[in-house]
Amino acid sequence: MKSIKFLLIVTALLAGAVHAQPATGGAVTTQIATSPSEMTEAEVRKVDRENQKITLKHGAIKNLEMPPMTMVFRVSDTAMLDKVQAGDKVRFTAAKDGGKLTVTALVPEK
Ligand SMILES: [Cu+2]
Repeated sequence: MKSIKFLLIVTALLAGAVHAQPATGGAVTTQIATSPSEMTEAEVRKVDRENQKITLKHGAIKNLEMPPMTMVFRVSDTAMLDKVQAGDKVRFTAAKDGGKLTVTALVPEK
């Protein structure tokens, strides 16, 4: 089941649907899943740089089969947190990384 979804992501990647965001550090590989159609809308509730965490009031997350809720995520790259603050509307992707829910891409809504 998960592998099929991964295959879809890879297919989207091969189709050129991925935003090539020049990012610092190791964020490049984790942003492979950043197909716009897979992104989830959310509102930032809290930014916790010290602990590399963000609280999001998010819509349904398809790839995690998660209903809308407010919850805390890890972020794969602390630099993501520099772009947002509490109250901001964002779109994001998340994945389970070592059992922890981790934001792999975060885009502020303009
Ligand atoms: Cu959730």
